[in-house]
Amino acid sequence: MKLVYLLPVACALTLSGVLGISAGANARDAQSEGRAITVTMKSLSYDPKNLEVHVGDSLVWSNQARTTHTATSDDDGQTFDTGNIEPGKSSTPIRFDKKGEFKYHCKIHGRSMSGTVVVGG
Ligand SMILES: [Cu+2]
Repeated sequence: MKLVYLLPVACALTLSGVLGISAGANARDAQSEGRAITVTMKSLSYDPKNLEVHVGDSLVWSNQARTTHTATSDDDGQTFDTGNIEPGKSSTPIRFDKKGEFKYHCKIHGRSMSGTVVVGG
C-alpha cells in the first residue's frame, strides 16, 4: 500500500531532476555563446555609434578620450548605466539578455553624445 503512494512522488522527482539538468545545460550554452564586444568612447562620441549584438552578448565601454564619460540608457539608466569611466579605463561588462533597441547617452555630456545598441535573436 505504501509503495502505491510513493510511486507518483518518485516519478515526479525523477522528472523534475531531468528537467533541472536540461535547463542548466541550456543556460550554460547561452552563456558560452555570448561575445564580449568593446565600444570605444572618443572625445564626444561612441565608436561604433550604432551596434547590433545578439542576446547574451556583453558590451564593454572603453574610454580612450581625455575626459570622463558614461554610457547610460535613455530611460534614466534603468536598463544599464556604466557609471563614470575615467580616461584610459573600461566599464565592467554589461550583458544584454533581452531583445530590443536600447538608446543611451553620456550623463556628463548629454544626448549630443549618444549611441544605440540593437539586441537581436
Ligand atoms: Cu561624455
